[in-house]
Amino acid sequence: MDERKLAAISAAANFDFEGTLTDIAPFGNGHINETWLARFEIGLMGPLYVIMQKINISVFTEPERLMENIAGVTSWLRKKIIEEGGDPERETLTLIPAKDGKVFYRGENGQYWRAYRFITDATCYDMAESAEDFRQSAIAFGRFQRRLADYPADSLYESIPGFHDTQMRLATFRKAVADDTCGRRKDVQKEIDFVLSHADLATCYKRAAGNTPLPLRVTHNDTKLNNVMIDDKTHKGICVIDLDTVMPGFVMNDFGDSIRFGASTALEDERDLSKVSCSLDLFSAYAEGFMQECASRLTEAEKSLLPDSALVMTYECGTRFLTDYLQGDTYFRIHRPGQNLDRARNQFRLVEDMESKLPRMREIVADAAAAAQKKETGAV
Ligand code: ADP
Ligand code: GN1
Ligand code: MG
Repeated sequence: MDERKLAAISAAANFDFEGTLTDIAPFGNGHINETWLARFEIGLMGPLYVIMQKINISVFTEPERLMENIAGVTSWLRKKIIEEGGDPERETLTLIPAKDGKVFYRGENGQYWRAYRFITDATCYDMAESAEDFRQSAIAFGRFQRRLADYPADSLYESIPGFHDTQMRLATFRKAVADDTCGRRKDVQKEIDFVLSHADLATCYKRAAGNTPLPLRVTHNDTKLNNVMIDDKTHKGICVIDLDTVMPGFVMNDFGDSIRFGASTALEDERDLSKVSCSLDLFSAYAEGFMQECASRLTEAEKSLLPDSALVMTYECGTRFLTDYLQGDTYFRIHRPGQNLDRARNQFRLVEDMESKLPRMREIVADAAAAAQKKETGAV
């Protein structure tokens, strides 16, 4: 048996699970943590599934503070969901404590593990199967944002400082190019030129906001379609997951990151770039769903920056993939050589496509905001 599996089994023994562990296997398509699905047999009750995650401690360097964030946010959401008459077991993550009562288990080797109840009969998609599913993900992320609107933001630890500071990401990229530690620079001059020629995107919000600071809200910061669970029967977006990066941030980034990933007509690492574009149908569906949940809480400045945020986030993510490629693939998990470069090329193609569609994207967001407002004021 491989070492990773043995480590997962030994971590599982330290959680407060009922029953006997009968199976444990890698699960999901996340790029950062190591996720396992564990199956327990509890007599006549049949199998019980739990999600176990080994926290990536190179990325999340203070896992205990990170887990305080997650415990705080999930118990807050739980309360809100109950108040709204929802089902807290399906609409937010539920942490399963370790045997010592903590919300994590620290192994002797310094690895950190956490466990969640497995949300059954729901799926995380890597690509939208329909505009309606994508609209549902927007509603789920919009609702998440609304439910956390009055969360004490000061109590949140910044799990990755400067996570969506695009200027900082660009500076890190420039350094990776200059250092060229893996000798890969010579193969990616075209991509480097793309990043440098689009550097204006890194200051887009600052230039638009001028002297009026944009509001900092409690945001998710990693709003990929595969971080929301869609109910298999009702097709409603039920639960936002992957809460490691819940921090104060700009609402635009949550919107933009969803578009980057979910409105693309291809997977994030598709190599045939002729397949990669931003679907305006998917974009509209997301804008409508998000506005339905949030429009009344957003400022005019925020709303006007949502279309641009799709470009900013796609550019930022592409730059991060290319940086990681130059640095030797140490951050994002890869499954084949060159995958981070493929991902970067894919994101840059998407930026180009979005540039040509930006005027239409602006109209769509303005229409969606107006429709949401009309609905709220009861106008026909
Ligand atoms: P990463 O940070 O690596 O992206 P995630 O927290 O997003 O890790 O989990 C990876 C995948 O595991 C998700 O995309 C989802 O498919 C699955 N998953 C995570 N938590 C749960 C859960 N509580 N119930 C069911 N599936 C889950
Ligand atoms: C990572 O953890 P996951 O796979 O949901 C990354 C995001 C990137 C995304 C690109 C903590 O998300 O910022 O946008 O990959 N998460 C972290 O797919 O860096
Ligand atoms: Mg994830």
